[in-house]
Amino acid sequence: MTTTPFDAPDKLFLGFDLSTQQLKIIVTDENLAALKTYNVEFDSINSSVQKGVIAINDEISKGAIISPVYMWLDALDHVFEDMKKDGFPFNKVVGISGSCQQHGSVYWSRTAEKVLSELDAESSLSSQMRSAFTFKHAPNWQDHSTGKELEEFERVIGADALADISGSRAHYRFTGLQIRKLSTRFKPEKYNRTARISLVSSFVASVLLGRITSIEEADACGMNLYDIEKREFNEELLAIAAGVHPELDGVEQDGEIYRAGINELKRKLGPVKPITYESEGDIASYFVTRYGFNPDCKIYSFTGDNLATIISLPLAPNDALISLGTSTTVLIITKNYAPSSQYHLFKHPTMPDHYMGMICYCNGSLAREKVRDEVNEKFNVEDKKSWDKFNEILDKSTDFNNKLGIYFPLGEIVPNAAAQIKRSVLNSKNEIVDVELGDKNWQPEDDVSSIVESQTLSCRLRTGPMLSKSGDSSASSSASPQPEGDGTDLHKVYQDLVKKFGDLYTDGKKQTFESLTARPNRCYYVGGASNNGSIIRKMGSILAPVNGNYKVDIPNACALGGAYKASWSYECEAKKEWIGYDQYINRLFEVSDEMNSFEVKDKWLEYANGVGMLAKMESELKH
Ligand code: ADP
Ligand code: XUL
Repeated sequence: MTTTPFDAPDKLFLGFDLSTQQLKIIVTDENLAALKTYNVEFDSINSSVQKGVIAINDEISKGAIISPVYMWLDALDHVFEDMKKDGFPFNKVVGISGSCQQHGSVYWSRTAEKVLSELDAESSLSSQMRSAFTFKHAPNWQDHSTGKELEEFERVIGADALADISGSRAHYRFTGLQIRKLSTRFKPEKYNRTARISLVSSFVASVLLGRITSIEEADACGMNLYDIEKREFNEELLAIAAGVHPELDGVEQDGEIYRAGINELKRKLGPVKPITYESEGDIASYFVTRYGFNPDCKIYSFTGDNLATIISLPLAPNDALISLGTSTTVLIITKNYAPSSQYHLFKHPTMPDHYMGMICYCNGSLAREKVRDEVNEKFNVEDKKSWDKFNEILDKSTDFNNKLGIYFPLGEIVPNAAAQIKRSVLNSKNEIVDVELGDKNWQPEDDVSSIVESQTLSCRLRTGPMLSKSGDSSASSSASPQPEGDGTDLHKVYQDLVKKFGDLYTDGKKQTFESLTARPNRCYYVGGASNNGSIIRKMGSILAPVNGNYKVDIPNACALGGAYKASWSYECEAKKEWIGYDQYINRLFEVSDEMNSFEVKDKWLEYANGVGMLAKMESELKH
């Protein structure tokens, strides 16, 4: 008899990842082992999309990027069908959770609840749910059609104030802007006919449950509507989204139309479900009859894909996950609500008094590749794509040499700046002097250390404010701001910095003693460039986390995070107690071979001048 990875475990968990291009399901067991992955690419089941989306460029929706909602329903049936053919034991699945692309929204009709509750296992989901939606397409996170709404949100609220309330300034893709576009200028009549609005995450959970469920709190932070600290929708932001804002829509403040518009949108969105381990309910009978799921299989709330990524790893408070892909994304776990218009804050999906900070840089790998090409050219390296020369130079540069460059071949998001390159030297009088490549004190080799240093220092400047107050965390791995026993006098470091450079500002906010002296707890590196030991050792030496640097390989992070959320929730429910998620997930250190820690020389102090230099250089960038 053939054996399968599912023979031994009694209980299985499913983690979904509905991303832009595919639906993936990962199967795990109670010991957090990933047993198998199934997936379906949207382009293979729907001929109207390319890479999962449709781009529209008409007058009203210039720059719109959307996905057919039925395609996602077809994908669900398709992947379950594949699993059935594979002999997958659906009856062993006790818990399901998952993650989805963030910000997208699904618009349910008034008949949707009835349709969902009467699904017939003999026919497919999409064929039965034709009348369940008012808009047949969902906006995708790549959508850029809401320039008008972006301007309106920021005009009446202000970028910084909006970030203070909702965790982010206005972004094209954020749900509140998308809703305003529909309610005011795209199809107001369809908006009016909409009974409920789900995020993509709560939409998938709703289909699995057979009824419309609440929006999950961490994903709700990607809407520009939710007041994160007060943990409720903000009424003025709802008024903007609903098209009843006094300044924008000429509606009387607090008048009948104003109140009705806000209340109607509140009803459509429904209550936000606070972070919890409690299940949403059992899987719908459609899936039990059609595929053989256990009727007791629990559905736990789904979250956003970036949020699921942080729960796929044993991340504790003050840990940073640095993703070195084409662009660089830094995810931080923090107890500190320190919003900025330059990054995003979300609630943490499994640790209720924590947040996830997300910094997205545009110039990452491609900028480093340009420097690599420049040195390979100078040294006549035959293999133009080789990183050997770059690494050899980088390995030799151990300390900060008072030279720093900013490399933005593309316009940058953080700091918000035009495409440009700036090289500067700190002279003996502590003056920052601009230089050019080819000057006697700046050769292509200087760009090698300089680009990795400035990219890392930018991360240090922006993670500092998020980390600073989190040092009192009660988490198992203590997140003290300095390594124990380190004799560094932090006040002296701070005073020296201010004496040399004056007050330092980042993205309009003054850096404090705490923000300039905080260190991350651990740093994890993922993505293409994390395969380069020289780059991540340099980054690790500058960020100098208190409890070490790790290179990790997590190919299915979003799906895995969903599966772990399911198994953690299941265990909490079984024990009827809240198990700290960081404590639960620490088991991964025992079971995973993918977590490689690496040693670095701690150069945190040596790079203090770099911190001051970068802050000053950034203040002079062209916009
Ligand atoms: P994506 O963001 O598209 O998922 P990846 O995570 O695969 O991309 O990262 C791709 C980037 O990783 C490339 O642009 C490349 O510059 C970088 N990269 C891959 N291997 C190395 C290496 N050994 N050294 C430095 N950079 C690398
Ligand atoms: C995050 C974002 C994307 C999508 C990708 O703000 O828009 O990362 O979540 O699916």
